[in-house]
Amino acid sequence: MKLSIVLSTQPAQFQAATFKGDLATNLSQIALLGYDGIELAIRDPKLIDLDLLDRLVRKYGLGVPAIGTGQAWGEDGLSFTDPDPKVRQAAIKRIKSHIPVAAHFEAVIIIGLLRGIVKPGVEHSQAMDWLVMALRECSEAARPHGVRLALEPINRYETTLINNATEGMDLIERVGADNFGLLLDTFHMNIEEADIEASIHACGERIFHFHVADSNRWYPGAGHLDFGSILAELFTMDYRGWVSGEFIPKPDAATAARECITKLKTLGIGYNLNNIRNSSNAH
Ligand code: LER
Ligand code: MN
Repeated sequence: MKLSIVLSTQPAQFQAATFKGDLATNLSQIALLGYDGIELAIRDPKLIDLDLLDRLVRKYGLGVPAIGTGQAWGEDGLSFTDPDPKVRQAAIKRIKSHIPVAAHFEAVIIIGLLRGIVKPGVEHSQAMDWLVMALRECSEAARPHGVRLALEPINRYETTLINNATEGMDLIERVGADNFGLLLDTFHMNIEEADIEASIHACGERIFHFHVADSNRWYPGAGHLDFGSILAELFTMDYRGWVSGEFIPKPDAATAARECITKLKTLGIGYNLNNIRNSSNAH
């Protein structure tokens, strides 16, 4: 299992984009800390210099496992479930515009808050229908490019659509696309899942990406989640995707990133199943 960390390519309001600011400085710091890659939060692919990004990523030997798209909601107000069809269409267009970047880096496209919320005057079932149609259209557009999409169940305080793993798996059934799966995030799971490890197990091969943050959304180890047990579950089910740190940059981004990688390596990430089983048994 490889480890990445979230980095925003543009200024963003989102609290848990761990690294923001100068790209080259951040990439060099992340590589020096020992991360294998970066998860790029991209508001709009039009705003990035793909050649520069590619050169820098290669220079520091980093992979790009995933592209976060939530800023199109946070900064531009786009969503798959807005009552205005123009806004829904713009959201679909924006996600499709990520496909060439995702294909270039072999990255998963994340559907987080861009799915939207159930707006006043809209029935939940109507919002779900819009969501399913948008996801089918985007998955279909991404398939010929070998690109996968991952929807993230997000806790109830941030959205009214798809809060937990069960709802995520039901949505997968409805969308019916083999390149559509889930991104599980331990911060949201801590709020919404009865049993985090059982939910990870139930999602199985449909987990395309994985976010780690502790119960307080600080780095793993700063709260009360049992990352030994969580990682052991991922190892046991032979998870082949990446684990990505998405946490509040406190006390500062570099310290939080160092604490995260230290903790997860102690628990066996980057090693083998026996290491992780031993460290899990140790507490
Ligand atoms: C994004 O990955 C996330 O976890 C959400 O909380 C966005 O607000
Ligand atoms: Mn997340």
